[in-house]
Amino acid sequence: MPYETILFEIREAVACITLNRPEKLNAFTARMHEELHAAVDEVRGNGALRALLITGSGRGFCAGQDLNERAMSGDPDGPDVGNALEKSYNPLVHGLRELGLPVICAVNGVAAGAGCNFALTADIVIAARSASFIEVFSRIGLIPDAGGTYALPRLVGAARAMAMSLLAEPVSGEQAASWGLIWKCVDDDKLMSEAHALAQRLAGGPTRAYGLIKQALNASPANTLEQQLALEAKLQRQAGKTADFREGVQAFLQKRTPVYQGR
Ligand code: T3D
Repeated sequence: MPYETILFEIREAVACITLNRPEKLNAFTARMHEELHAAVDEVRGNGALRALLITGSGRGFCAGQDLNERAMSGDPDGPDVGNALEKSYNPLVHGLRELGLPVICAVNGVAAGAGCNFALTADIVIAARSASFIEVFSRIGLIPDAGGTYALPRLVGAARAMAMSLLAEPVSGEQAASWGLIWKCVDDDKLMSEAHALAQRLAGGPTRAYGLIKQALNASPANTLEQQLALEAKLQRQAGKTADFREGVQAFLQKRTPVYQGR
């Protein structure tokens, strides 16, 4: 599929998706959803890839749903926005969370509405100091979606999740890092070099183990201790059979740096 609203690049083992509608702060359109879906499929299907980096072009990261596509049609019942979630946003969230490689999001500016929650779906989120996170939904009479009501209380606790959602106030990159909403905040001019370095570093790691770590941690909030211990045994059994585990142990014993193949 030719990409018009995103940029998709592959550098060595790292894929990079850049949301690319800067004049509209990279707001999501139906077309962008189709392209994101295709790009994530491309990443999933390319066994040579070992990390995915997501960012935005221009001064914003993503302003959520493009509201021009929601201009009211005169239907007294309003549009069925639940349908858009089921068709576009929910599969996107699932697609990223279930990718068997690390997903890094570099938040370069404002991340609002579904743009904020899309960023929070990544495994590691780094933000520029000038970036902000806004659960903007209540300003237009909606509830946080794209996984926001799942991620927020788990990341920042019930009190902050509720206030972010009801007040729809911007949370700065620095505040987000200090609350644990994201991994870290860096100076604007360092964002992309740090994000690329992190993606390259992860791309040189034990990819299968990373995928299993994601599975274990993502399952954890819904599990009892017993269930989680059983899951750890199941996933560790798989990790223990990888070539990377053999290499990791051998490298340790030989006092050298391991060279992981992602297998
Ligand atoms: O319907 C469904 O599918 C359900 C799912 C919903 C998911 C959602 O994301 S709902 C939430 C939708 N998003 C918003 O409500 C955010 C709207 N945008 C803003 O509140 C502000 O733009 C920001 C706080 C994000 C940034 O403010 P600021 O002052 O830095 O920028 P700006 O001047 O408002 O925006 C710059 C341009 O981007 C401007 O266009 P113009 O006037 O220069 O031609 C603005 O209209 C456009 N823009 C920003 N956000 C959106 C947008 N255009 C369409 N849709 C947007 N969401």
